[in-house]
Amino acid sequence: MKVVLVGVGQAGGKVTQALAEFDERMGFGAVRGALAVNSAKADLQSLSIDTCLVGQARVNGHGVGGDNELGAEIMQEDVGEVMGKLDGRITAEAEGIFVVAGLGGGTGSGGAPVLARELSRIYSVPVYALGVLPGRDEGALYQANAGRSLKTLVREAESTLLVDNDAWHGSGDSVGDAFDAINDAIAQRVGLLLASGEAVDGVGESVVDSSEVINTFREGEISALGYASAAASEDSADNINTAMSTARQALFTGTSLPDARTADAALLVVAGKPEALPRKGVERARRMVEDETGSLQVRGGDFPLESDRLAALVLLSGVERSERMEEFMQRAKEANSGETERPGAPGDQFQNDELEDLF
Ligand SMILES: Nc1nc2c(ncn2[C@@H]2O[C@H](COP(=O)(O)OP(=O)(O)OP(=O)(O)O)[C@@H](O)[C@H]2O)c(=O)[nH]1
Ligand SMILES: [Mg+2]
Repeated sequence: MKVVLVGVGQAGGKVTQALAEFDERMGFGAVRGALAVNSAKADLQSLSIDTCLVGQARVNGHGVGGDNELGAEIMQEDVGEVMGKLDGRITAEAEGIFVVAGLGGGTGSGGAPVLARELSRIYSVPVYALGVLPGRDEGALYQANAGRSLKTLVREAESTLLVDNDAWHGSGDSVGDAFDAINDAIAQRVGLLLASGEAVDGVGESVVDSSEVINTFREGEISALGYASAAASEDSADNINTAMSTARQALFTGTSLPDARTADAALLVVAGKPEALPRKGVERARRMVEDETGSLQVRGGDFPLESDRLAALVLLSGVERSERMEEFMQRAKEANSGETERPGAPGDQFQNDELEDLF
């Protein structure tokens, strides 16, 4: 799936750069362009991809300090500049635009939904979102921001792929220390998903096509990505069980939203050396994903790749109904009502606990 990435805010810019670098290093050619947009000048200066500073008139290059309403306003005011930077880069070969952002901050949280809306208005290719959710231990402001941002993003983007900051960092690390590791994990896993069906020689019937990735991202839905890998044998017959066990691990312990396992639609991709890929194992694992997710629309296929390992990627769509998502939205609502509560302010007792859209 050939994509153009637009990162918004600090997390958005760093994840976008990590994805572009992974794609380049692997020689996949799925990432056709990458731009980082931020209201904080210093954060853009540490990136090597193209950048666009917004909101200079309002915040003078210092970021919005977690105020996502200001983040949305700034993006609205300066969206013309962002569009100008993208001009000519979203060519006919692009199959999607990904707006990438941490949803808990200010610039990315507020700016990503605005940008998704504007890009959708201008371009005919689908505009997807890749959103990073704050971990459980991040503060109330992050939870509240992310809840409102997510609600609006889901409305504006074709489909929203979420990574929870608690999901892919090594055990023991705090979220803060682990950002680089998380970003590398996102780059590798999302990068492999985007590259499925790209840069593959000798396309066979069982090879995943990028249209299968695109068709698994369903309109208006939230998706999650599972990943696991294991050492592979040279002989495909010996890898049947490995395909099954890595697929199970990807689904049960490796998803970007911990414990999200219900899905409307799913895609299983098994990557490894062409001669080591066990067709039978992939089909068995695909049926396992059907059983475990309760979805009858589970696509499956392989991704021939020079590696001594076998990797399983599981894309799940429709995870908004998972327990994890409900738990997050509850946390966001509580944080939101707490945050706006001022002692003695009239009307507090009537505070609606529903999250308002950002715009
Ligand atoms: N995975 C990951 N998450 C990050 C990273 N940097 C920040 N975050 C998370 O993203 C959220 C904060 O968003 P940022 O991107 O820092 O904020 P911003 O969009 O730059 O907004 P302002 O700084 O308020 O202008 C929090 O939930 C952080 O935990 C990163 O490099 N990787
Ligand atoms: Mg920032």
